[in-house]
Amino acid sequence: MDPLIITVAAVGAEVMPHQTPHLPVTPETLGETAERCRAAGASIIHVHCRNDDGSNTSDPERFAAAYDAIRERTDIIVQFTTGGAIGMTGAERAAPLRLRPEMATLTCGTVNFGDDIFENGFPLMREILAEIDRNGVVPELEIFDAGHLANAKRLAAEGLLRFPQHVDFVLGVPGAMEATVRNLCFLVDALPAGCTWSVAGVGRDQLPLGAVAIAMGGHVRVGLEDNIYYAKGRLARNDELVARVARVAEELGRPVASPDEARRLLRVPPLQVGVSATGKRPVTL
Ligand code: KMH
Ligand code: ZN
Repeated sequence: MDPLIITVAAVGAEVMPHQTPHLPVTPETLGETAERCRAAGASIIHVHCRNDDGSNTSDPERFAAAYDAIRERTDIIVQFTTGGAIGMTGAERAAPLRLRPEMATLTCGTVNFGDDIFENGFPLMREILAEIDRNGVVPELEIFDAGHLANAKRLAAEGLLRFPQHVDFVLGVPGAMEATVRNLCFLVDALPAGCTWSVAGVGRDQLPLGAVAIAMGGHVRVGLEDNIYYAKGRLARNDELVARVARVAEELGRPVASPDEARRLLRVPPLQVGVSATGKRPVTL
């Protein structure tokens, strides 16, 4: 099996600072979180940005500050969200892509999302994908429901995507596909040949589905975006969630990937040391 890629989805858009003191809402705290999670075994950080008050933003300036804060401290792969927050327009969600992050997500279909609707119609997916392509960003396909894989295949048939791709199954969002092992196996079986995949279980399903993915040869996403608890009634830090997955992997005999190993597996170009994301500050790793 390939070494295990652990992604930390450190902040997301839905969890608010009043729910946990461990949410990294500033570029500075995102940088610190990235460094700690890298030391614990993460090779990708999935980035959403917040204003200082915790509200969501798609402001490229804020993403640039976050990118620099992360890159000043660590060689972890930086993956921007293009899902953003419910209610953002396609243009807002795509705006940070002009910073040319190494990776970015693409949610592959509309889905119920709690009481809301997370809108990802084909015109919007095409718009975001074009921007991903224009900026030379490596996509990660977010699959919340079975139909999303069919949508990704349709985008490929249109020539907008080329398989194999890296795919993340987000299971357990209320309104979307449930976080069961059976569902995970079904989705993995439906993947085009050569795809790599990870699973992000929501809430209490994060750890069990992660353990299953380790055993199956998949990869794992953890973090406060999907789950704020380490155990019932005990709030988690991002690096603790990463460290626990790394420990399970070690027990199961699966080595953990470094960021450079993850780049190789995911066809992400090697890290260019020396220039920050915005080109403003030198990077010293
Ligand atoms: N915040 C959700 C509405 C992504 O980052 O690509 C969407 C999301 C997906 O978090
Ligand atoms: Zn996200």
